[in-house]
Amino acid sequence: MYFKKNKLGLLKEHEITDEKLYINRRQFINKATLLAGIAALPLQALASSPGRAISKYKGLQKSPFSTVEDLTSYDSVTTYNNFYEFGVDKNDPAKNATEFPDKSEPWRVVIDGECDNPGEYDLEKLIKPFTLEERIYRLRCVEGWSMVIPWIGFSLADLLKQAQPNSKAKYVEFNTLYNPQQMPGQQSSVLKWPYVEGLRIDEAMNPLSFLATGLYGNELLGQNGAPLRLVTPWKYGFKSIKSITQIRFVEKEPVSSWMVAGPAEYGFYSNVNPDVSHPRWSQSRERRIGEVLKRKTTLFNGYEEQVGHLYTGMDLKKHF
Ligand SMILES: Nc1nc2c(c(=O)[nH]1)N[C@H]1C(S)=C(S)[C@@H](COP(=O)(O)O)O[C@H]1N2
Ligand SMILES: [Mo]
Repeated sequence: MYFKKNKLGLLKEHEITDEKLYINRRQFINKATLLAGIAALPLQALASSPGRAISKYKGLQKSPFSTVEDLTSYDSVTTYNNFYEFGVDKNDPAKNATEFPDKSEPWRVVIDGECDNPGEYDLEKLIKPFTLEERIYRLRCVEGWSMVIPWIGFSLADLLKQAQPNSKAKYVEFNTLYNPQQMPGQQSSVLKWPYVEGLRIDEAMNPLSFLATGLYGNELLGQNGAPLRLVTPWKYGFKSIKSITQIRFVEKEPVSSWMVAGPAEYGFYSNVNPDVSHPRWSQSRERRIGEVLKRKTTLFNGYEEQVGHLYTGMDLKKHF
């Protein structure tokens, strides 16, 4: 993950409180980016913006875990992305994932490994038992930027409990879809595919661990990991695996795609930690997308109260 400045990230944004406002904001930014001579959004994105004013999700319960900080604009959340299956540049996923996922086939998710109730489900059926809620979380990327995103989804623990993990289930491994036709980035070997991530079982069961199906009142777009993605807000962004097709209970610590790519740079835990530098840059500060001045990064991305106990007695410099 190489650090690149994106000019969108330097635009000053204001608090956005309702959908109408952020749609207007979207149109404003489209004009602003055009005026500034910055690469314009694809025509398709412009054409589809009025449709986005109709929320799919209504009257959602607000989570007590939500932060009250200003939201990052809808535009930044949906155009400044990391999703290497669709290219390595921040604006690649929004351009290349417009047709993803292929709606003509149902999205299947396999839940297997060390559990008594494994299964393969159509997404609709998988999520049906769970009450969707809105959760506003900070997301801190390992590259030094951060966002505040209003997610829609449900607690990962609720889903995992339903699968009845057994006593050998010490970790949970997640896989993204492997389909180089639909995901052109998989035709290059920039990462080991499918994208793999993992959590220790108690991390996965922590109430903060969240499975998102939407954001900003609507279904997830391809670039944000449709139709199902993990969100672990106390960890660097790459742990929040997108477009999940498999959730497997395992006995041994999973080896993530980023650990394969750079074992000295990306550890299994990858907890946000201002005191542990990435080998090539410091992690002590971050730029909130839409702000000019950097802010200080906090331990566990500010979620120490909720997750600090998971790491008591661990040397966080060793288990980075
Ligand atoms: N499958 C998959 N998941 C992924 C990635 C990826 O390249 N592939 N990138 C990660 C990184 S590095 C970050 S910062 C977040 C970005 O999420 P966002 O684009 O929705 O903000 O997704 C994470 N999930
Ligand atoms: Mo990231």
